[in-house]
Amino acid sequence: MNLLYLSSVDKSEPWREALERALPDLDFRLWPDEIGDPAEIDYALVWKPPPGEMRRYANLKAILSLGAGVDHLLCDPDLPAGVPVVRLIDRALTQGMSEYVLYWVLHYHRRFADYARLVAARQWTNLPQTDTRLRRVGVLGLGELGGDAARKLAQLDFAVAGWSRSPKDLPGIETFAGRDGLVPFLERTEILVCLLPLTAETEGIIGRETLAALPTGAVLINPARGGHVVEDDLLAALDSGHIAAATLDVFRTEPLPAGHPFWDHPKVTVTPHMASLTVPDSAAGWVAENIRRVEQGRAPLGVVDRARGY
Ligand code: NDP
Ligand code: OXD
Repeated sequence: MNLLYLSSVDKSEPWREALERALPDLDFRLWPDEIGDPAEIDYALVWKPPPGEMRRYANLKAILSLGAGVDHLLCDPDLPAGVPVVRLIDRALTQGMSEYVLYWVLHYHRRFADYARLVAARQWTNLPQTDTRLRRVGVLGLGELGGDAARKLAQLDFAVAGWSRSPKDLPGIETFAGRDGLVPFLERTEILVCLLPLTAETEGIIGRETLAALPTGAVLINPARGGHVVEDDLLAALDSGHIAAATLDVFRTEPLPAGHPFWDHPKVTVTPHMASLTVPDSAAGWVAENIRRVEQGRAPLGVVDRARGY
């Protein structure tokens, strides 16, 4: 069986080695030089393929995403219908995201930026410390990543709530669901973490109304997608003081353009889409298992519902 690897971000060699170890019969072909006959390609393992590219491979059995998000695939109007699109679910990817979320929640909870400013001014001062159990963190999205981050925050004793499309019952986490649950969820949230997929329903969800529903002084951590944030609304909320700070890992345009106001904004921390990077040695197990399943005539795991968008 033949697999086409296409990514301008992830290096191919670690994937080639890990997949050839896991699947000795696999012919790993690197896009664009090693494609060969497009009709021979069985699997495409991809990150942000050019629009229309997947349509060239007439006999694809599955399109496997190199990342958890699949918006980079579903945005292609020519994505072949009937070919399963499979997202990435991987322990190391989930762990990496939870580390990012815990780091920034602790950063804001313990006021490390305020301390850095004081220390820079040679001031030896203590600031009031909030009891962790009273610190209200809210996670938008309770899937693989949001669910894990919410659980780990609850284990640290934060007052955690989560919001999802369908109702959930998660021990130690206050849950809210659907459009009706959004405002009550926001009203009790001091640190908002976004781990939603980017879909038609979630595009621009962090805009004026959402930000206004948060309590004054709330902070935002967004490692999901830039398209979730209405940038001008966030800048206005930061400048008015309603939102105290934001850490943003993802942007509507990536890399973030040189002149973008987020770069220098005193209340914004930018990270370069690194909240959690795919670790080939770990994630190859998921990809190999899905290829085995398809070869055995079984449905792959993690198939995306195209109508839902995730
Ligand atoms: P999942 O599909 O596992 O979870 C999505 C969650 O969002 C689910 O709980 C789902 O609800 C909820 N949701 C979806 N649509 C809505 C809606 N309209 N209203 C309310 N809740 C909704 O995704 P993952 O956790 O695996 O990944 C989340 C995102 O994280 C990815 O799509 C990607 O964009 C981003 N990501 C970013 C990375 C980075 O480095 N910056 C790395 C990896 C991922 P329900 O449970 O009811 O279905
Ligand atoms: C992903 C990402 O979706 O890295 O995995 O953004």
